[in-house]
Amino acid sequence: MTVTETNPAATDENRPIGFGRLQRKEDPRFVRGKGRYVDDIVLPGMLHGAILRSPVAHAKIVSIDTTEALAHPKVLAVITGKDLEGLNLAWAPTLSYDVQAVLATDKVRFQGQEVAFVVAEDRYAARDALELIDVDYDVLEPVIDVRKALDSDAPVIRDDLADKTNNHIFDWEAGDAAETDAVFARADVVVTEEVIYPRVHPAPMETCGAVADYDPIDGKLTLYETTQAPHAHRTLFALVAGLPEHKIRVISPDIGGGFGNKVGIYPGYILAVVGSIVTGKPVKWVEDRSENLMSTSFARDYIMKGEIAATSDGRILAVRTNVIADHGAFNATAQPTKYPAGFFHIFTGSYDLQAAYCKVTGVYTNKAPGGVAYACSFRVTEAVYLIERMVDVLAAKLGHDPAQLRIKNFIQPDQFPYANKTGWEYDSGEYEKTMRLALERAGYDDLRQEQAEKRQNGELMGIGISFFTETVGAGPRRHMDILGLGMADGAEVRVHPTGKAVVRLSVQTQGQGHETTFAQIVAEEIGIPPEDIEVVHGDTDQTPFGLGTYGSRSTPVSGGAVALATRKVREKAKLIAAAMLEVRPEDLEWEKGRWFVAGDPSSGKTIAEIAMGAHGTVDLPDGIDGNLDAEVTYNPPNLTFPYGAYICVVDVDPGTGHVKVRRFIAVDDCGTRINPMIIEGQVHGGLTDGVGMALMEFIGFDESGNCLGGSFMDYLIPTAMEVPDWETDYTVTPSPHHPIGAKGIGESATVGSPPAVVNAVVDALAPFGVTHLDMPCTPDRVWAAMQGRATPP
Ligand code: MCN
Ligand code: CUN
Repeated sequence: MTVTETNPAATDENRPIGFGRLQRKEDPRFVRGKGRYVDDIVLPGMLHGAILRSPVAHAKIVSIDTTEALAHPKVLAVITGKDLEGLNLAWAPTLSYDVQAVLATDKVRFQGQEVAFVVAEDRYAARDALELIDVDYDVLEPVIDVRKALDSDAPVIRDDLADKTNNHIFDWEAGDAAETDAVFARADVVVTEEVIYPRVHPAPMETCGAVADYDPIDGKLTLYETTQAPHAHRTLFALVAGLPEHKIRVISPDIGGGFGNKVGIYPGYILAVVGSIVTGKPVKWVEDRSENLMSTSFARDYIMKGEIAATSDGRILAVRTNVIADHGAFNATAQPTKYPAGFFHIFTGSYDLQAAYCKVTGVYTNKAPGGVAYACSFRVTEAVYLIERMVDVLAAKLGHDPAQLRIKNFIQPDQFPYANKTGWEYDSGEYEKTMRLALERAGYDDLRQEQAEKRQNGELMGIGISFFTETVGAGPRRHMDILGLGMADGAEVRVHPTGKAVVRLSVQTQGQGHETTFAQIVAEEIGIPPEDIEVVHGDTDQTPFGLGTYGSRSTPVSGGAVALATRKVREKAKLIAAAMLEVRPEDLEWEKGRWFVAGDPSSGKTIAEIAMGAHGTVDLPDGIDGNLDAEVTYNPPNLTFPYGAYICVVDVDPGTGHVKVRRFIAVDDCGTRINPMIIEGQVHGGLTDGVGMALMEFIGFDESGNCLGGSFMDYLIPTAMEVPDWETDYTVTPSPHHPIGAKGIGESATVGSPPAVVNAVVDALAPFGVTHLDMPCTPDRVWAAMQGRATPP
């Protein structure tokens, strides 16, 4: 990959944050293969669990015969839904106030649903024994086509819910319908398109798993889990299992990628716990790739009817959309309670509008549950794809250049903080500057000229633009909670007597480099080198409470907590330094790493000296008992709104419909940049996601509900072969409310890149009169579009 940075400040190695390219502290263990993942954990006497899954999408369970499996010499337990019913554990609460079957009792509701759990001496025996379980299914008609889920004659999937007579989950709206209708009625131009964001899957390298170790003597459960949110999981386990929180320790060791796949609580985690309680031994459960793809949290699955109203000279006035959201068999999405469609209502994008309205209808189908995953920023992915696709539809209709059309409609710098029409307050932005940098980096005018020349020869070249605004860092507690837990995060900083520090976080890294970047924040604030700061996370016994990592909230929320906790340490250090120097605190000034007497720089104390004083025998001022530490719970005043301008160049093979991504220019703005190298890595990963979703990734189903994306033979993800050398750059527009001005970056590229790729493909196909194509733009779909035929399923 080529790394291209045009900002000369990027080479300033002297600052711990902002410009340094500090290498990742975690990498020495990862590149040596010394990471410690859940599946690396081996406890004395540990047993292994395996899950029997439903082969069909919708069926009554007539009977389950476990006799033969139990007779297997290495099997210690076979657990069914009936057994769990006895423990009141057959159903568990989801993160969306629904319930989900841990093991099916009455019916199975999607292919791959959990039906029985075998605990055996080794993994092979557990798997072998699954085949000895005899389940008699009475197959029912499945609901697969989401458009038919609300038909009056559709089979009712959730007949377990009292009085449920249909497959409707929720209707949710944002914006002002009447105002929007009025603007639409007087607009010169209205464009409409049905835009589908298909079901995809985050597919992290490491699948989900757990090792549960229940100690019957002291009643303590230690649970090693692939989780992005250890504290939230602990509280949920406390509620489900009826154990007090201090008797539960959740440890989330190294995680091999989460991407939202490791936010929810899966039946497998609960079953490992039950298995350990039943057998009195530690139980490990780790799913395989097909189980991961078929049963754990999928992403997207939104059918969106998009509409834009504009003037004939290209002023966008209003947007409107109606969405059918396929939530699968259980409503198990993970998002702030008030927002059943996540933050989808940021679909107004980066544009200054007069009105907006969206309505989202959530429905049950016979598919795996989930919905909020895959670097989605709580459905901002869907929102950005919709608006950025629709702006291109409008540009095509008006015959305007898509870059100029966007620039014309941007929210202007002096309009920030900007209140959009669906209830968000964007914190800061200089959109045009970022867009122009991307155009310049791309050589946009030359590209358009090249395209025109190629079209003369029948060559298909496309240029696609996307300009996205994200909303990340959930969130203010008064607006945002998950199952009643407010979305604030704690941080704790301790400076040891010798001046080395430890910072304890409530969030958990899955590859984002927190061990490095959070040390950098402490280093910046207190002036000791990042190498001397240990980041502790992923263990509820060792870290303060907080809601965890997702929605790119670690930097916006936990990063704020760390900065403020470190500042508290600095202030405490000031009082101690004053005592040590026998001056008044007001007489001290701070420079990186030390307090000194104003006007007498030679007289001062470094943090290490102050730390020793604080732990030693220095006579401390009233109110300071000793030690150098501080704790903060940070409740952010608002979310942060990172953004970016992306330009994709594709070549389409006219003979086969194959799309090649030739170039991709990404200019991101995430405010203050803590670690440029890590940011770049986040962007590279997200862009790769975007190319994958736009061109090849797809979880489909046949009409019986068989999952057609259940292996990497069918669910295609891009490799280095399918992606170009990324061309990245950036602008810096700090968040005015974040303690260090940082906004999130972890999901920006995944959110922003799919529309750039699809817009490029549609642009390439413009000579055929194509104005829209649904993802993934596979060769057969592209080829069919060139023939003027409908998209193949
Ligand atoms: N960062 C920075 N400067 C900023 C913003 C962020 O240096 N202005 C750094 C952070 O300090 C952090 C990383 O970039 O090391 C990502 O930060 P942030 O945007 O706060 O996102 P989170 O740490 O909360 O990570 C979550 C986000 C999500 S929600 C998904 S999904 C996703 C993503 O991160 N999953 C990932 N990126 C991933 N990257 C890897 N390798 N693995 C995953 O599972
Ligand atoms: Cu939506 S995927 Mo990330 O927020 O864990």
